[in-house]
Amino acid sequence: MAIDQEVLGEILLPYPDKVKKNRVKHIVRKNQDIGCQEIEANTRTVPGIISQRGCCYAGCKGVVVGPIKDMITITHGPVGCAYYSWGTRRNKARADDITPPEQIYGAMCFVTDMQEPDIVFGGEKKLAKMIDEVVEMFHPRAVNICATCPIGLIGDDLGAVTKAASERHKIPVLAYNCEGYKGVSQSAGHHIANNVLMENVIGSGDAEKNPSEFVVNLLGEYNIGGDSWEIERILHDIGYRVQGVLTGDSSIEEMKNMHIANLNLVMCHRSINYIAEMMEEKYGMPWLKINFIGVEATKKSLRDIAQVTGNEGFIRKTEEVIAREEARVLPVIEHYRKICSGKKAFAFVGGSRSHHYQYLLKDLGMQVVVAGYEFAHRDDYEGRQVIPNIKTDADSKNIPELDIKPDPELFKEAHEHLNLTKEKFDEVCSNVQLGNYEGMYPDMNPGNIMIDDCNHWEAEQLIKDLKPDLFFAGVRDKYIAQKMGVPAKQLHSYDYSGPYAGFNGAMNFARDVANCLTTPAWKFITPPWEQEPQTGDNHA
Ligand code: CFM
Repeated sequence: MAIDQEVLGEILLPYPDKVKKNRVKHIVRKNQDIGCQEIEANTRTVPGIISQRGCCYAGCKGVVVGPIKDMITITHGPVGCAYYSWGTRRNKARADDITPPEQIYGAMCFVTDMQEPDIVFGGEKKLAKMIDEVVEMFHPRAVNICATCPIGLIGDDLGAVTKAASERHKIPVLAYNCEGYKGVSQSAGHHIANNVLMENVIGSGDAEKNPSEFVVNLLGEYNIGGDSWEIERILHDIGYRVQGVLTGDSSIEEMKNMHIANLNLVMCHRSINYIAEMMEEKYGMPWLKINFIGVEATKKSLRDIAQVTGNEGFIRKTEEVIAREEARVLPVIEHYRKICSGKKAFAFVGGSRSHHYQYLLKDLGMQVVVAGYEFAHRDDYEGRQVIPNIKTDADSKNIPELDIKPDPELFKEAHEHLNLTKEKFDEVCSNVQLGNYEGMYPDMNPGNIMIDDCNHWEAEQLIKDLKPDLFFAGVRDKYIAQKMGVPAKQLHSYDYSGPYAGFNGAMNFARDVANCLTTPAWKFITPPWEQEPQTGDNHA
């Protein structure tokens, strides 16, 4: 589907020259003839623009460390930061053999509630007292402390407070200097959280691996609406053991022993590629980019994993599970596909889903004509081969890069992790790309648009011009589209639905999307600006 070049012109027209110059670099229309163009990403939003982005604290606390179910995460800052990052992401957790129900804290919200006097006189004592209270009342296995903007500004020494608290209570108390203003978006918070977990948690356990098992970690999967439970169901059916999920429904107990796995599976590349890379450097553990959103994508991911094991048993069992699941879900999906087919959608999500959901929508015969990432980096659009060419600016230099060295005892070559001979490993690598992500660009159709850090004005303009049938975004943007008469669905929290991953998820998603498209509600809505002005005596 071709998108008129004029549309892009119209979007940029009202901007001042400086803004125009900036924004034009963030918008790329796929042109088959010239190959992948460079897109500007992970740079500062123009001040004053209503961005869809969140902050560094949101990426650290809200995204990566918040879901760890048996750790208490204390927000060191004002109550609002804690309140607005509490519970809305729908990352689910449940008790199991490792974690009893009383050690799951996700439903609670912990905050030091910094007030003006604390800003003036410092918040360290308040924080230390809060840690003591929390430990006394809840006996958590470990505690996270996430800093918000004012903490960095007043200079509270988080490291000193957490070190002393760790010694007092004999449990890990981890400090995250993820002040909201660090970096240009929540992406910086992902990186900070990855660093702290790598330095303090992963590899600190002493579990022994059972050599007869093939063990995987699922990285960058946060169990929104129950996604990771569906993925784990399928992986278990094939016969893999999942050591840890980072961080959906995860426990610190499981995360400590993630170093015993054979293979890391990377779902959300943006939020977790740092840990995948650091574990590769430290342990030699290979990683594989997978995507469990969509039936075809799930099948490909399962087949790739089976290939990587080099084990005929897994390869056979994978085909059995795929055949069994397809027989069950495809007829249902086909029913909804009749409604969805041919429709076009926009997808504005953070850093992965605008790509991942293109597969699921393709299963339904739909096409994503505009795909936007809020805070992804160039590699998420263009593929990892561009990483060496990405300019590091002052904002990215703010985030420390850890100096990871091979572990003298635990480092093994990739083929040894997989229990393969070097020859077999080379054969596997010629079929499946380990340690790579090709980004969104190859999956876009010619003429369609990739847009980075899209804003309110641009989203509205694109809706007017391209008239999508469905708008996928977050809660801030959803109602812009709905007021314009376009059905909208949240792809961050899935509204109240899910799971959307795996085979069952594809069925749920097809049903929800078909419902959105067929509801008669839109016909009954008159936008406020088209209504008769309501003046005069309402009691008449
Ligand atoms: Fe990864 Fe995520 Fe996403 Fe993300 Fe997020 Fe998210 Fe997202 Mo909202 S970790 S980048 S920071 S897939 S919370 S579960 S939906 S913006 S596209």
